[in-house]
Amino acid sequence: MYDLTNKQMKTELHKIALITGANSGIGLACARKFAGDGYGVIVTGRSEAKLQPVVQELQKTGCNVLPLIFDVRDRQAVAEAIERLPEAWRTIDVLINNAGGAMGLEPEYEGDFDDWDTMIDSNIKGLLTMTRLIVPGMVERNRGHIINIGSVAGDAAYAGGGVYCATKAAVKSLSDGLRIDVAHTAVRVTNIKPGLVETNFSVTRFHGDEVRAAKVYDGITPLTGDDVADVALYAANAPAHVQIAEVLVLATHQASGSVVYRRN
Ligand code: 8X3
Repeated sequence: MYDLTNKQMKTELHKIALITGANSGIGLACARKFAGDGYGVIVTGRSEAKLQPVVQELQKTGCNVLPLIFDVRDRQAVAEAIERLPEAWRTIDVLINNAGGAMGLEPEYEGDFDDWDTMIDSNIKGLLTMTRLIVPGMVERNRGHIINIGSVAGDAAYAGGGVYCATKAAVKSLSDGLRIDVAHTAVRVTNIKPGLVETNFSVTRFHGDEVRAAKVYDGITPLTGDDVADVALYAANAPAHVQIAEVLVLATHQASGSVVYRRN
């Protein structure tokens, strides 16, 4: 297990970002961007083995990084990890709710119950758990920023994506609701809605079928995790009176969740 003491602290932290699902994709890109910008980063993931290289990479560049191992679906594990945060890491300025994903692309009437549970438990309930545990401190300090990684999929359903789209529509509603609930404070809420981003997203959706996953990005230059992380960092570093409430970021030649112009 990781040593959760202040020994890992190299300098006084002026800003702290916690990023869920930081071992790959958009989460990893956010960890790199925020660490590169001087944030101390708390990176979370389900697997210590997968998070370890991320920690080593960031530490090599001189960044302050603290790993937390938990699955956002395990409310008790999350609560314990947050409870055990060392004093110097407790004042989280930016919470990036990134963990989650898509499972399956079957018609709704043929969908897999376990896939549905995984998406609903991670994308909605996991995000809510993080929010419920971290935002009270932000409200108390009258400072903080919640950046939810939503999706263009939350704007309109597409074939076979009903449940995933519903979870991302929920992310929009939860972002909008939270923004209302913290409007009396200086806490800001951003919902970033990416379109096609080439990460392990589609490999996970297709249960490891890499050939099928590659076809999703065929004939189009997809976004990268970095492109989305740039938006997150811009929103976080905007002047205090500016709240980037929602950003739809698509690949050029993608018009919506279901309309993509492909070169071939
Ligand atoms: C990922 C975007 O269009 O593949 O959330 O559903 S899409």
